[in-house]
Amino acid sequence: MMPENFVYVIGYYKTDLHDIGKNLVKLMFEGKGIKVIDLGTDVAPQDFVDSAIEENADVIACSALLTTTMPIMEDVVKIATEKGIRDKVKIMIGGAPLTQSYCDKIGADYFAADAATGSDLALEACQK
Ligand code: B12
Repeated sequence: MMPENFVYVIGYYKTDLHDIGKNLVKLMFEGKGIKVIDLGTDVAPQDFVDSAIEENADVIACSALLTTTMPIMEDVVKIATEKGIRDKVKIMIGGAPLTQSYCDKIGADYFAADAATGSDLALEACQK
């Protein structure tokens, strides 16, 4: 699949208003030719999944900067599974409190500590 067909839905979790990191991630992804649907901040888990269905997205990218908003990420994985799109959509997580072990724990597909690594992983996913 070519990068220009690859759609990311990105946003920050509900009640999380930090958006500087997300904006950098968005810029890096767009720089690689990836279309990004930016849901902004304060996004409910259901909205990530609804938007991914609506936009026929290949990846949902979730960001959290607060330890209080981070656990909500698991809900996106659960809702994507319930809606039957889990085999079609990859889920990427990032943000200062996140780790690879947390990614593994909640059953997400990718974790990246920074925007550059995230965009490299995005390209890797495009080529799969
Ligand atoms: C700037 C900032 C703010 C600004 C946000 C402005 C804005 N428009 O974003 C303001 C002042 C509004 C703010 C408010 C608050 N903040 Co604040 N904030 C910060 C600060 C200083 C920097 C965050 C930042 O922008 N970093 C720069 C960007 C570029 O880095 P980044 O976000 O980490 O993103 C990079 C990576 O993480 C990664 N990444 C991020 N997302 C994603 C997603 C994907 C998919 C991928 C692949 C990668 C990725 O790529 C990015 C670029 O490389 C941090 C401290 C810190 N050192 O992180 C505290 C910090 C995050 N804030 C904190 C807190 C507590 C708050 C408040 C609760 C404070 C208060 N009592 O009101 C509020 C909460 C507001 C809310 N409801 O969200 C705490 C969180 C602690 C915790 N354990 O949860 C921190 C860690 C400060 C601290 N040490 O206490 N904050």
